[in-house]
Amino acid sequence: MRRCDLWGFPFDGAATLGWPGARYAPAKVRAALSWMKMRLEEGRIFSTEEDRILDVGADLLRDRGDVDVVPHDLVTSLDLCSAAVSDSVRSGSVPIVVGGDDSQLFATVRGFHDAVEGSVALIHFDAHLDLLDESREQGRYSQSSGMRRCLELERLSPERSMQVAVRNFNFPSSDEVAKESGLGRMTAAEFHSLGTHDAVAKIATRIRGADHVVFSFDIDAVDPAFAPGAGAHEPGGLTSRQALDAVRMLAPRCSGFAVAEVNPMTDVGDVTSTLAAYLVWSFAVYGAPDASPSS
Ligand SMILES: [Mn+2]
Repeated sequence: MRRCDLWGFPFDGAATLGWPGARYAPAKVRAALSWMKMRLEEGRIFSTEEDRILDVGADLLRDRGDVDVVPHDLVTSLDLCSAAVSDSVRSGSVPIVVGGDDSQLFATVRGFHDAVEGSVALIHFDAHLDLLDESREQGRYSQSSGMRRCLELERLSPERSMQVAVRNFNFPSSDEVAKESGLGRMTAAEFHSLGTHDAVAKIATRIRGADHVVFSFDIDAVDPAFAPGAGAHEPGGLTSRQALDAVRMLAPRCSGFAVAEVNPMTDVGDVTSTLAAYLVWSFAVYGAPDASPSS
């Protein structure tokens, strides 16, 4: 039975452009998760989505606590996040990281990458490209450079990776980096016009052949109407329905997951941290071997 490790990364010191506050997300997401775990009966849970009972095991999601971040030290905090992810992977568990700002993107992928052999593909749901290089304002590691740093990892495969739900405007230089690297892209508009089923099929085709797949979900991939508690607002995003279905369908193909930029300081009635908790729980439940979705 596949087991997942939940790690909180209560750090927003790299929220150098967006709104800080994501440090409060792990506690909020855990509180919402407790309502979901409650529905397990002897390791089984009923999926209303698929009208079937899923045997996922009572020990599906083990809470490993929070990464012991150092609030004034970004690099040390990212190193500790990577070490936590590596520890889970090496012990045979599937790491799930709840951020924290999106500096966790690089920390999570690096921790996974360094604990496995072979190629690593990345499914990156985000309104933004996160391809900025070092700058005076944001330094080398920030919520805006995670994908750029991931491209520097030796066995990260851009040809097998895809950025999904990107929208509106970004830097011309970031577009050039993406195209030169071979990174795939699906805009939020394309996701909408394809529909969830075909959009997920396209992502699945993209990642095929990779030895490992990590799925990182910046909550701003979802429209601010559904997820106001984010680090920045980009209108025109995915619906919560599309996000949940995409995670449900992709989970069996992925062996690591992260949710970033959930911001309780800008949230309304905890709707965003609740959505984040459902993304985490859906990833854990539908990724269990006996629960592969019948999409
Ligand atoms: Mn973003």
